[in-house]
Amino acid sequence: MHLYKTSQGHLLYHQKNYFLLQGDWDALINQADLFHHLTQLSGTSEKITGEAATSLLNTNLLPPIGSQEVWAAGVTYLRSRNARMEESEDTGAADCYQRVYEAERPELFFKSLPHRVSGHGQLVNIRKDSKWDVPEPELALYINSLGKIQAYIIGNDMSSRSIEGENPLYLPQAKMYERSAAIGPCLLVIDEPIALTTSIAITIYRNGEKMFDDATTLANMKRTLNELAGWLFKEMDFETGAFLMTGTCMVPPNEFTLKQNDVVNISIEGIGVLTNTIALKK
Ligand code: DO4
Ligand code: MG
Repeated sequence: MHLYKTSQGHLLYHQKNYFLLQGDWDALINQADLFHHLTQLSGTSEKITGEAATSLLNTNLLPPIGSQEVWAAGVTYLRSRNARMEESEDTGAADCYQRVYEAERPELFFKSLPHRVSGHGQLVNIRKDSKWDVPEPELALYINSLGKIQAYIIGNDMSSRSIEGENPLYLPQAKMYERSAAIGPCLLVIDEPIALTTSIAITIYRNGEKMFDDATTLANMKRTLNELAGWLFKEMDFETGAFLMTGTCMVPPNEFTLKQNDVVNISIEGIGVLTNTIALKK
């Protein structure tokens, strides 16, 4: 089932029907068993037509987040390790990416407070002090306050490769700035773990022309999703749960950098498409 957040209520798509749920988003999603909770709610909630639902999705869609922090894991795929090693070759820092790829402890970093997060159809920024910028298409998890994965969502971990490549200590600046994180368009809530055969794809357009596309599956991830969630929750409590991006497996060629007005589409099978347009901070 799919759960969207809109300014008119929370929209649940379940067994080909749309239901409008009211109430607090955080309380709605932070459930020990979100799939069963939403299944039960669908039995008692207002059903709306497909036309009414489409109109809500087209005009009132919000980023599907409440008070949750967004975290991210890095270097979870060989492709990501290789790209970081290339970009930091001249600074002698390449070795740290090899080591974290092999290590028991994963790379985890804080990505965004909720008010900085963009949703589907909204802008994401590139930094004005960066020369080399990319989107990072990632499967993201919603993990409840008990540390259990309850839902899946598409994530875009916008990144400055020039700042990250200059010095690994600049990672927070390469990764955290206004509108550097996007999640959407909805939570996929299923009663079993997402299949590793699930496909993930990205397309980047400039003036309507395709500049880059790539597709793969989740199967090449070095770590398990439960392992990443476990490390995040090891020494931290999240009262309303947390979002965790799980790392990128697709990187555009080194000569590519994003420009203002580029359009980035990231799709994950079973979830949908997350579309964002590239902007500069005003
Ligand atoms: O180590 C830098 C960031 C890694 C990352 O964001 C990724 O692998 O997706
Ligand atoms: Mg990333």
